[in-house]
Amino acid sequence: RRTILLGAAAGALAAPFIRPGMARAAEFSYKIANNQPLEHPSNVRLAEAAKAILEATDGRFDLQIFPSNQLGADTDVLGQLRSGGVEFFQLSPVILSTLVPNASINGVGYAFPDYDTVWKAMDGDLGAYARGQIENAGLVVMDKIWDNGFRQTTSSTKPIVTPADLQGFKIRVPVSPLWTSLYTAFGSAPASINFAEVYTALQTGIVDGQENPLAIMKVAKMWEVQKYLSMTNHMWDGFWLLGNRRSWNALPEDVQQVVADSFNASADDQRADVMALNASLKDELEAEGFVFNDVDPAPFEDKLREAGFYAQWKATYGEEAWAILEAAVGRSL
Ligand code: X2X
Repeated sequence: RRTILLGAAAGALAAPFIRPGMARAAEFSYKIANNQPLEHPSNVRLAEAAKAILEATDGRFDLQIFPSNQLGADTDVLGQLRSGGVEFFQLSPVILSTLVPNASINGVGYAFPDYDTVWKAMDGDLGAYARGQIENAGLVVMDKIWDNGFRQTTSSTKPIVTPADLQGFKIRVPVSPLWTSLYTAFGSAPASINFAEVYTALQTGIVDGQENPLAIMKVAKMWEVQKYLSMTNHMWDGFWLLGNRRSWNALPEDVQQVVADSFNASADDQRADVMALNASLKDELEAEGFVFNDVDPAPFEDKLREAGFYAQWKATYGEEAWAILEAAVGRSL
């Protein structure tokens, strides 16, 4: 017994001497969580940001990355972010709307025709409006939104070609009133399921389909549990990089500056990566077994309009927000 105590004490004393090259413990050790696997560009670019921040702060700020919902499903981690259990979190604006209702406005069906319009809007007035709403709710948000992409639709049973194919279709949607409303307008049977449970939900047949950008289809290996991939392009989605207000305020201004600059620079790099993936993955996904089809978006948008989707969301977001959206996309919706 005595020997063990001596051994432990000796080990503790020896520790600083056997690791002479170790930097001192970081002054700030913060966590960032997201729902994407390690190989998604979000986490590749976050790792670069973490390295850049550690260097630029001389080891004062250490960022630990928790990918793949390791800290919990999205709606749980949003709670952890609010309480300070996790300091940073990347989350779709459309899911964030469970806390900040108007944050989902970029997700209005068929609002964006292309990436050019997306980045002008999100780096311009629409993004500024959304960030204002997020800050009002007590969270910190970085200036640059990260890309998820234009969302496409997969199915295990049949290709989605016309709006009629969505009638009665059992489709997984992320947890968000906008998503549920979109598929209710199509006459589908949407089920709100966090990303952490999507693969299992498809595998066990709880739902027959789901919708996501191609880069997510790839990292989630969706071909293992889905067959048809329809290029519906029905929504553009991104990830805001959110922070806990108290954790952020605890950082000295020079550290805040380094962290924000590094995150925003990595967002630019991540956008380029994801845009390239979403433009180029078709061949790879076909080789894995997906059967692709293109889709004419016009009848889908018409169906939403007939169902009162746009009128409902204009009333929900309010005139001011809707006018900012319409100005950003250059047409009335
Ligand atoms: O949950 C999803 O489908 C995902 C990964 O696209 C989002 O984070 C919204």
